[in-house]
Amino acid sequence: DSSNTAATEEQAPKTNRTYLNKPLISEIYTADPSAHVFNNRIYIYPSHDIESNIAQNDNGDHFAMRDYHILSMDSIGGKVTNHGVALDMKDVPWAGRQLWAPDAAFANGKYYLYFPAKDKSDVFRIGVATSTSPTGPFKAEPKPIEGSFSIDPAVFKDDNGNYYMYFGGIWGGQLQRWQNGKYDPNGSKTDLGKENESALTAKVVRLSKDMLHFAEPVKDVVILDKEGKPLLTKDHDRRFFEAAWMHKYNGKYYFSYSTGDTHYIAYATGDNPYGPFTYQGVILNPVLGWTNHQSIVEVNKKWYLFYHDTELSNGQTHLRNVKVTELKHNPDGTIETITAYKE
Ligand code: FUB
Repeated sequence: DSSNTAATEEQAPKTNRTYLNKPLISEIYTADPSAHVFNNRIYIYPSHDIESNIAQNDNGDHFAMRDYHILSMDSIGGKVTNHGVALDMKDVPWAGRQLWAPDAAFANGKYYLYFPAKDKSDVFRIGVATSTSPTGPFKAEPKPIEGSFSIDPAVFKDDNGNYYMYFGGIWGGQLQRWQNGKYDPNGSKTDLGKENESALTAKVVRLSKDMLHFAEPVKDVVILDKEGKPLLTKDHDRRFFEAAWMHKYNGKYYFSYSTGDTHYIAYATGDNPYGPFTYQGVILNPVLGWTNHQSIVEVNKKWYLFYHDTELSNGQTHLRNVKVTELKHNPDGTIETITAYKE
């Protein structure tokens, strides 16, 4: 995560801004919405943004979130319920700071909340907490998932019942410090300066039946261009940055993600959950605020994109609000690009 262009956006004129959709709730700031349908109800697992008064920097220190609130609604456009605190950082024994973008899954008759946080030595790890209710309260496991690192877990259930976690984020998400499978605090701060190397990749791993462990070694989510070559580091308009998500449509696997410093939600398609995936295009053009983060879910035979922007805070990058809009797959399997914000 980063915010080195936030200042420019905050100076944008406030008068000519137009938004395609309204914030789902306004009593708290919410971001990074991971949406699911459980028992015919829509549940949204967002980050809970707060004003921490920490100065903005490229590591995203100003995203200093401390708990999670889960939202739900019975239909798109219906009343949104904020279910209050579902997990507090003080109840996560290993966590030091920064509860970032979470996700959830249902299996074994339980709900699992997956979340990234920096541990006490300031290394991002991914934790899991369980509950008998989709809205919590969730009880965190005493340690992060063994072998986990970086940020933004997204858990996808395939039709054969296997669950896969996609995760990772470069720059503030620390992915570049794990290049040799071990944490290197002196690893490069960003992916910059390595223009012609293959871009850093998101990660994918199958989860164990108990949903608390990785069932296999972590693999790279490789994104290829139309010529079959991996995207390069310098390709900031297309390379993976953070906000991994997976959905399946007509038997194809759609890996979507944020391009970070170019602010797109992009997607790539493949034939199996591991990829490789071929870059296809942009799902969501930049919104107001530095970050862009999505989830894609089917509700009653229509598809929806959950995303966030900073309408409520007038462009303050760390104070965001979640929104939803319809997403359309074209007959050829491509996705119609959405422009949700203009100025
Ligand atoms: O909300 C904190 C971080 O900002 C998330 O983990 C990233 O995806 C970005 O949205």
